[in-house]
Amino acid sequence: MKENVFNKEAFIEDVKENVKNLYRKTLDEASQQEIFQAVSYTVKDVIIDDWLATQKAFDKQDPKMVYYMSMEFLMGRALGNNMINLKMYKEVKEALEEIGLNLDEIEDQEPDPALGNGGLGRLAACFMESLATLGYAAYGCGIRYRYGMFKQKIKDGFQVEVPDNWLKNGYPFELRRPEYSYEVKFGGYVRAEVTEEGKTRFIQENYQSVLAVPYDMPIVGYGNHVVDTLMIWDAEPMECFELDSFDKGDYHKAVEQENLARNLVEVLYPNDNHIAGKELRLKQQYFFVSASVQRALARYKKHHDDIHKLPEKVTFQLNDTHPTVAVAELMRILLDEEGLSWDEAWEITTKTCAYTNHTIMAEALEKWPIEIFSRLLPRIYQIVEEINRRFILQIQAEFPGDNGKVARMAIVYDGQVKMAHLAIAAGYSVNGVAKLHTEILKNEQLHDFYELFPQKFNNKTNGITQRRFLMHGDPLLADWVSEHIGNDWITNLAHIEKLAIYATDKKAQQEFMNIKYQNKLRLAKYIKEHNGIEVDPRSIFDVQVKRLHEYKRQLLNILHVMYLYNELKEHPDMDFYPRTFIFGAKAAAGYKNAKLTIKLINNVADVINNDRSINGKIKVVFIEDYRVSIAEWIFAAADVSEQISTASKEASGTGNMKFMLNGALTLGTMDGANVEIVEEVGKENAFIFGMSSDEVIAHERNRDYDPMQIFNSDQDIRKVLMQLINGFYSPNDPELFRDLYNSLLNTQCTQFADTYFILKDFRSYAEAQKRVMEAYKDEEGWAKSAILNIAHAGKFSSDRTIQEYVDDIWHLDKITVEV
Ligand code: B1N
Repeated sequence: MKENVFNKEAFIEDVKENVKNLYRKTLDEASQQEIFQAVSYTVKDVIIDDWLATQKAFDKQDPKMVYYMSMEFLMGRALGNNMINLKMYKEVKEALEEIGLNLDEIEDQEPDPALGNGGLGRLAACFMESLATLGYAAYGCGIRYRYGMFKQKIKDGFQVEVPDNWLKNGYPFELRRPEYSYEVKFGGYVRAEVTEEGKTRFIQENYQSVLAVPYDMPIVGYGNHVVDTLMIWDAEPMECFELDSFDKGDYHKAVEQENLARNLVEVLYPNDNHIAGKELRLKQQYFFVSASVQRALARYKKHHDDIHKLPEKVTFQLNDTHPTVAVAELMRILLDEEGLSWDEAWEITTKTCAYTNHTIMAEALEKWPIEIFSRLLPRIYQIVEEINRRFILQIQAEFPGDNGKVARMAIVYDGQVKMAHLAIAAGYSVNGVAKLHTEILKNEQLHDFYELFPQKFNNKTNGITQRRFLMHGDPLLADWVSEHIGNDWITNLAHIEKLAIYATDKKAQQEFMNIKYQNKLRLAKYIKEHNGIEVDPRSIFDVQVKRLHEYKRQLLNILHVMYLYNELKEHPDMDFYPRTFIFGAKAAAGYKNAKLTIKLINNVADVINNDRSINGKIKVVFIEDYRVSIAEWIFAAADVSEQISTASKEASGTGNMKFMLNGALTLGTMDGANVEIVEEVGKENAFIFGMSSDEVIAHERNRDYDPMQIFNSDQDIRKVLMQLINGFYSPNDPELFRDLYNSLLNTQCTQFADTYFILKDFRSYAEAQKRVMEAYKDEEGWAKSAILNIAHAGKFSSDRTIQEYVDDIWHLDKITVEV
């Protein structure tokens, strides 16, 4: 395959041309933002040729393709990674340096396209990159939210949400494709009509519609000229108030239709692992699903004439239940537009749709009130009812007389439409995202469904792309790895295992620790600039960055910091290794305890960071606006990776993998993918603590956990909890943290006190933290463990995950792109 031959002079000339054409300026007059735009357009020029060639290859090779349907794609910045995957990063960096420009600064001008909340959205982004790199034909289907995840400001220790207008300067890596627009209909009613041939046809009338207009973003594969496409849909009003004949001249309705288009894609719901159940959310779901299915079928029909063979060329992967209306939308098109019989349509649909479950949290289970669902999507609802009717017959046939089964498994029940049940009934595959998670699905949450459809269930442990999270985020370490073992790891992370022989090599250990130190300096500088806090790069960087959720237990972490501080105050000469506790987390805007935890972390930081008597032995830092771009730097600088969710609650986690790949040691529970991380690296190279998922599940079932007993008997814990309500960290408002205190002890406030077993796991966590400190004192031992973590991260590449999806679920064909 031909490499992109990079020509420095030509590249710089192109950048200058772009600055001139876009802004009528010369390079030295242009702002950094303008230079970013110009450089990006230059890179896009390179991409476009490969993108075209990829489409040609699709047409010629006619591969089976996956449509990855997701409400969220947390892409992060594109410029740097596009250049890495085009294998021109270093060359561009040099070329720009020669004319006095700094690539880091230019990259820093790009807004993070934050069209996602957390792990689920970031996973979708990693998957797209791996699909392109492995040479599979793929479309990501999502929404072009005008406002993505909010920007977080910390004011007086509190989180304040600020809208993220990521499109304000124009986004250079998107392409509007109005020629692929589709109409999407909402509301109205369904009229049945008997045709001359005696068939019943269903016609939606008196509806409102919007025009779905796709924007394509290139997904550049690594060094293979494959460019897949992320299509994200914008909503526009239908042209010239186009209403059906029934509504001609209805001005009021025309205005409503405009408003619908305006509101539909306005904002991403900022909830992680939680469903707000708002009508607009269901509209968003149907909007992007309908448009995507229409585009997929149109593309299929351009090349094939037998719709029955759709499953041979197309598969829809549903990223959680959010796009599950795809099932009914596909049925609708096959029935109402293609004129197929129910059985034919069902046969096709159930061979085309597959579902991934990402959580067992009850508050994330999607259920729509029938009233909303049927009013908004009348035809879709009819189809769901029919799927449900037939599904109940199937349940009754399989489990005669067991009415509990119907109650637990029906798709429409208790006045609600249960999206997971629909996805499982119609999907040909149901997968969890880590071994433990899949086992819990089979044995607990989805046990009834597993009994009915054992063959559908499978596991696909999550992964991350090493191109972003090592090459781009940690270039010093990436180069060091390549110097030692070559660069096969870039496209086959299993090869990174060759690094293991260096784990005991003194020189390698020194070099690794030195790289870590450089990365800690880089982050320390950022913290100084953004938080005004001096942190010691020689201290242990102990990091918990992820969405704020009670099950993730940031509260356990900060309570332990409060405990350590008490210890240090009582025994100033105790054995202690300096620690920097770093937090980063956004809380859903309406999530009270989560927001209060942020405030607590900031108040604890204020007290401890300003107490000179402890000589800076503990520092606490809350990094504002945690997001993909800064995450890359944080992973690179971390010594300790905090993965401390209540066992059974974190489906997988993917941050844990990014830390590991950057040589941080996991301090965690046996939850999610932590289990597999420990399996790979060995218990002796991680710090594991806390209850097992079986123990947690047993306590939940028996309801026999009483945190008050711990409060009564453990002086240290009691002291820490009392500091939540005696004003120690909030002298002006001693009641401020009362709700956090209550969440741990007061059964009146929540159904169970301490739902996430924080007090129960506290001692075991504190002991694990002690082991961390002891281990870090032995620098060689630490370096050895860290190198072994990197060496055993091979399994956690999203390339491996995607290959498993391809082998077991999608059965895609590889394509080759010649240029
Ligand atoms: O998906 C990630 C996993 O690694 C995490 O463990 C898991 O928590 C995360 C509703 C979710 N599960 N569910 C969501 C997000 C948004 C929303 O509106 C649920 N996110 C996860 C990738 O598998």
